[in-house]
Order: sequence, then C-alpha cells, then structure tokens
Amino acid sequence: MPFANRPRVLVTIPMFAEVLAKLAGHFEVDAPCGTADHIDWTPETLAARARGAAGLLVAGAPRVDAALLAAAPSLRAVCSMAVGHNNIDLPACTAAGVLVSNAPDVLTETTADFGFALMMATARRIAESEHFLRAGRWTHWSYDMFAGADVHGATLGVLGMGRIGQAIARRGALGFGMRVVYHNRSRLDATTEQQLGARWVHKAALLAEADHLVIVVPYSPASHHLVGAAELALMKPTATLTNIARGGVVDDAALARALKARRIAAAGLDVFEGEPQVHPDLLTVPNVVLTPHIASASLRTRRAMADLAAANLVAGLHEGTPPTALNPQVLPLRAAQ
Ligand code: 8YV
Repeated sequence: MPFANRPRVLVTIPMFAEVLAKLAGHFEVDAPCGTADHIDWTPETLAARARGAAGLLVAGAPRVDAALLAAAPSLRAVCSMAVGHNNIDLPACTAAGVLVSNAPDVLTETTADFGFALMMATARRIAESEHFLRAGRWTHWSYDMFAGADVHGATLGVLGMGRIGQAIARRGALGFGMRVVYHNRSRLDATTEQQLGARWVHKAALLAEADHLVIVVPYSPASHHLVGAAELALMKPTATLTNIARGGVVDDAALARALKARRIAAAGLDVFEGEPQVHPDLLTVPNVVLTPHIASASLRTRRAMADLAAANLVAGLHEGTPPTALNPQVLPLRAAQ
C-alpha cells in the first residue's frame, strides 16, 4: 500500500523494534521515541503530534482526555500496553467513538511475582541490609541484625482482588502457607475463595489483621488515598505495606510519616504519587524499599503487552475484533457510519 493512503499511528513510548516493524506492515508509523528515547509529552506537544493520526499506542502515560480528542478528531483507536488505564478518559473516548483497549492477563503472573518479591524484600529488609553492606558498615554478626518479619505462616492481606490480587493470594496461600484475607468491593464466589484459600473481610479488619498488606486496586477517584493516615493507624506496628497498584491509592506523605514514626514496620513501593517524582521523605526513611514502577518488567511480558496493544491497534483500525477492547460498543456504531 502506498504510504499516503495508510492511516498514521503515533507510538508515544519507546517500543520494541519488532513491534514497530509489525505495525509498519499496516500503518504509517510515527514513533518519535524509537526504541529507546523518552519524551515528556505535554498536552500541547501530544495534541500537535496526534493531529491527523488514526491511532495512538500508549502505556500508563501520557494522558488521553477530551481535550486531546478535540484537538485530534482523526483518532479512532487508543491502545495501551498497560492494564491500568486511568490515564485514558474512557467515557470521553466512547462518546467520541474512539476505541480503547488495555493489556490485561499477559502481565498477571509477572506482576504477581514482583509484588510477592517486593513484599518479601520489605519484610526481610533486603534493600536496607544491602545498602548497609555496600557502605562497608558490616563488621560483626548480631542476633538481631536486620531481623525482620516472617512471610511464611503470616497473614497476607490483599486489598483489591482482581486477577493480580488473586495471583498474589495463590502464591501466599499455596506457596508460603499464609493465611489470606482480602477486601474488594465485590466478593469472589465461594469456590474461587476456597481455591485461593482467601477470606473476604471488611477493609478495617483487613488493615488490622494483615501482617503483610499488598495493595492491588486500580486507581480511580474512588480509590484515591484509599490508604491514608487513618488506615495506617489501624495497622499493626509490625506490619508491612506493599503498593504495586498506582500512585495516589496510598497517601505517600502520610505513609512517609508512619514509616518515620515506626507506626508500621516497613513498606515496599513500586508506584508513587506524581511519579517519576518521589515524595522526598520517602527517600530519607530507611524502612522502605523503592522501585521505579517495574512490576510487569520481564522482557517476555513487556513484549507480550506490546504485542497485545499492537494487535488491538491493527484490529481497531482495520477489520477484526480487538482482543481486549474496553469499549467494544463503539465498533458497531462505527460500522453503521
Ligand atoms: C506498566 C502498569 O508498565 O500495566 C500497568 O497498569 O502499571 C505497568 O505494567 C506501566 O503502566 C507503564 O506505564
């Protein structure tokens, strides 16, 4: 197909060369980041670049909202390689007839592995002790040197029981003999609860009972600061908190204060309010493990996420059914136009 007749897609993030090549079989591909460069999109630079494009490939950023859709009325599909899609205004896209897709399932197990690893690193003080060793401060053994909390046999609290929450619960119950309690707006059916070895409790009970709390709820206005000072006050002073959900679900300033005051024992954080900025007080407290939003980052999984986003883009702009559309109702409307 000649270049001029092909729809243009804007890939807003660094992308695998193989995925760019696959997209180039269908579209004129505008990939300003290439495979490596990062662009700090502003609403203005994104709108200017998206103008005239039929599709966007994004991840957890940049933001896609009504203003962008108005500035780029040519857009027909916005496909994300992230499962969380709080950066995309879904109702605005649906109203504009723009297909939106995310990338669920392919990252579930990898993200659960990481959540468990971060929880274990937090409980067993792995990062803190490594910094101590690297600083040349290890001179002798002591029975309580970096003594942390056991994971096996402890109570695992899962806040948010979607696919990733369930995969974490399974690891805890079946792999580490943990007692698992969870809180979610909707309760799992009894058979699934039994298979996972997980028991639904109210949020306050979850906070009070958990030795290790892992947060896996999607971000929305309803989950903003779901865990703040009041919730931290309900937790055991020996408990740990791990957040692999989204920045903003936890009140980072309140958490930093609780860590400093040893109101809870420790935290493991992969996501932050306003990331890549990190609350300065979190950088100075020793009892927190900090990672740069890498829970889904195994190469195999990141490639599967990118492949899924590309498959949605191809189906969304050509014929076919996008595998993981969030608003498939726009497709028949489009066909009727
Ligand atoms: C992404 C994620 O790496 O899928 C998600 O929701 O948080 C991660 O897997 C991230 O969104 C990239 O921006």
